Amino acid sequence: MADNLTHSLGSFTRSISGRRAEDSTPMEFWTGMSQAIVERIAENWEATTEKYAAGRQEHYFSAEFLMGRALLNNLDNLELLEQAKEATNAFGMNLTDVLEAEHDASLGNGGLGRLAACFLDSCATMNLPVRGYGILYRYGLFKQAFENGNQREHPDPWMEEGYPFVIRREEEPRFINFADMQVRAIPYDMPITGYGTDNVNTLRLWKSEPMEEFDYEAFNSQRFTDAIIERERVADLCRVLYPNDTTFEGKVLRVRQQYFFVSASLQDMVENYIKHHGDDLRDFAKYNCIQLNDTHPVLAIPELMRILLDDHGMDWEDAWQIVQNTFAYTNHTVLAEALETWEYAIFQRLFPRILEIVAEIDRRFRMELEALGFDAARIDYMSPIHGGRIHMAWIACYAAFSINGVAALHTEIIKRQTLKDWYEIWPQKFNNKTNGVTPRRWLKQCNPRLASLLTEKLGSTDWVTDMDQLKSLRKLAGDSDLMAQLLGVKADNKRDFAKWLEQRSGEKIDPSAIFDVQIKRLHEYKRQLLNALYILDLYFRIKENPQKPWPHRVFIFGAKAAPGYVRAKAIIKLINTIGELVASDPEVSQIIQVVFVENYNVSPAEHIIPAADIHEQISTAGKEASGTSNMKFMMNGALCLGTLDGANVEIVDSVGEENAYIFGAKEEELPELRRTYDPRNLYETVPGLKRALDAFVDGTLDDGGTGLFHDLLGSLLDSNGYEPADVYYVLGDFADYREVRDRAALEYADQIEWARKCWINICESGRFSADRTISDYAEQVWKLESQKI
Ligand code: GL2
Repeated sequence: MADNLTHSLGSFTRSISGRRAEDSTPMEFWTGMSQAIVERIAENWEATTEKYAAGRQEHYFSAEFLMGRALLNNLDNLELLEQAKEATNAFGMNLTDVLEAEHDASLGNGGLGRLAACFLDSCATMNLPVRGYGILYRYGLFKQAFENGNQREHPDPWMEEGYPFVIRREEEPRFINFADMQVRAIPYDMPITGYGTDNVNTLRLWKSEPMEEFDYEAFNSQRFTDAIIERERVADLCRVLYPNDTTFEGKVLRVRQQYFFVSASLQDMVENYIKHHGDDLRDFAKYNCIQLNDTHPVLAIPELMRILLDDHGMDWEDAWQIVQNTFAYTNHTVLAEALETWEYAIFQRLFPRILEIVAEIDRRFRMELEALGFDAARIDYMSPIHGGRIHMAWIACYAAFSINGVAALHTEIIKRQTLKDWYEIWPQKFNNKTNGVTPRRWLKQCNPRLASLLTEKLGSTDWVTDMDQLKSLRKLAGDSDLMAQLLGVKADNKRDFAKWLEQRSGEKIDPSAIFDVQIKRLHEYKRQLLNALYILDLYFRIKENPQKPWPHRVFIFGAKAAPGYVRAKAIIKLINTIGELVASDPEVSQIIQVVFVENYNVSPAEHIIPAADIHEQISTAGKEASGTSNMKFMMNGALCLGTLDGANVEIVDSVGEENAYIFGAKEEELPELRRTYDPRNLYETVPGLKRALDAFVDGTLDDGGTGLFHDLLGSLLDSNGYEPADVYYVLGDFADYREVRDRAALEYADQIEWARKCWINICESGRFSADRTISDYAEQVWKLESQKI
């Protein structure tokens, strides 16, 4: 067997590099190995596709799939890791270097996109007939570089050097009609291997291409450039992932992307149905279910209506019945700025027929509500079309048979506030599906030391697909030798991370210090600013009293800001500037360090998370729908310093408050607290706060004359025409945060006691495996059974 992989690695690599394998680059080896993997799984992949095609299938529609790297995941799933090491060694290469050569597939912004990727992993592992459908963006999420502490964005042409894990299916094009252009959609299929199974699922990503390779007429009539421009216009469609996380941008190109991928995907589904069940589509919903990952794919609702009405001559009632039995909708945020509403005029211009259908949905919806006796104002508010705009979430709530939030608290908030009008009419549609993460990538692969320890204690690797088994180890928390072993694992992981960081950026950190981490998109509601304020205050406290035995700490950040989000970028600059202040102080820098990991992404997360001691989940209560890094940290034995927000609530429920560090105002307390909230008073009265905030503008911290820090300070202290002062309650939670964070750092000194807490977090993390989430979706929403090949 080992010979086999070595043999195929050699030949694939030579065919790519055109040199002896020994003289090929790590990237060429990566490509060669990846091709060898695709070759190995080809037959199983085809068999899986065929098996699924005839039965009931779920289709996960998502504008984002944040896949990260593929090779290690595939090697691990196929149990080829050892052979791969031998194979690379045989050519004088080292597998780690080969794996590190891979570009991340960053076809997503953050949690929502990574969730979709974790879900695909669980579906394949559980042999569930689920297919992902999305867009093959040419440029993934921008690459972040720091210049002078400021974020600069660079394009990420992630597959320009070749990417063996997507296969172009030239022979299965779909045709998409916009009023002003027609395009071809070409599918690119990515194999999704599962752990411990032969099944190989599919993620189908669509690429837009011109109807004809080239407009020869235009070319021949001397309009060469026109022909090229037309090509580019079509290619533009899939060119770039919109870099906004939890915000909506009403760009025409974006709604084109959405229609493009849902139309192509539905055409696929309908054709598959006809092939297996004939052209009477009335049983469509018996064989098909679609999960809408947020509102981005909601255009699939009117588009399926169009296909059923126009292409298959169905009447409205029958078609609507099918639609209502097909779609399920997941809401991922309560932030108002994320709710997608499109200008009426855009629909008119791009797809007048879809607009007609939406208008008819709107008319019928209004009639239904009138019949229920609703008043005019409420009917208008809830209707798909009002105020000159199309409200995508409202269409989803009307059409879907299931509406779910992504953590218990979040689901309560959407029932009580965001979607309360719909909840009143259709309470039975609402359900909670707390998010989860795949333990393959986020424990077994990224933290092999901890994985071996768990395997040793459980006597087998079965936990990898049955994370609830870890619960039985909780009782071992009293075993001090085991706790010492756990500490050893963490210490090794921290050394690995320090090495990785030094190689990547030249920064040296002390692996014996506490690693205190906040990694996530930069957003005011996530309150990186609160974290930064603490560090700044700590800096002054250390300066005041340098002899005190301060715990040594490394504060680690990773975050991208949306390119147009000025305040988020200002917070990045602030953190980097505080980092410089600390680093340039010979006293303070002996005690604390600040590291901002540039270009944070899935693969850096795989290095950071296993090394973390404390993870910051400090969003304003009620704002973070779930969070998913909190689950990854928990699985890797880091302790949560957080508010009772999103899935933190359930994490604390599982581990007990004594095994986490919880602070801050609760969601239900905030409305009352806000009524009398006076951040200026806190600025004057909370010890240290004035000193830290004044440093923004008194010359201590230099924003390069941009006024950025002045604006940040203003956002905390002053209301402006649009928003009150300190919308996210940063100063309100500061004192409590400082106290709890100080305490956590002190308690770290009792290493065995600390390890017990970490151990309990690990043992209770089964509830946050994506396998649990997916089995809930499969049973309760999708009505899906596993189909092993
Ligand atoms: C998000 C939420 O902000 C986040 O809390 C949640 O964990 C994920 C996955 O459900 O979804 N919503 C959203 O629009 N993005 C998220 O990450 N981008």
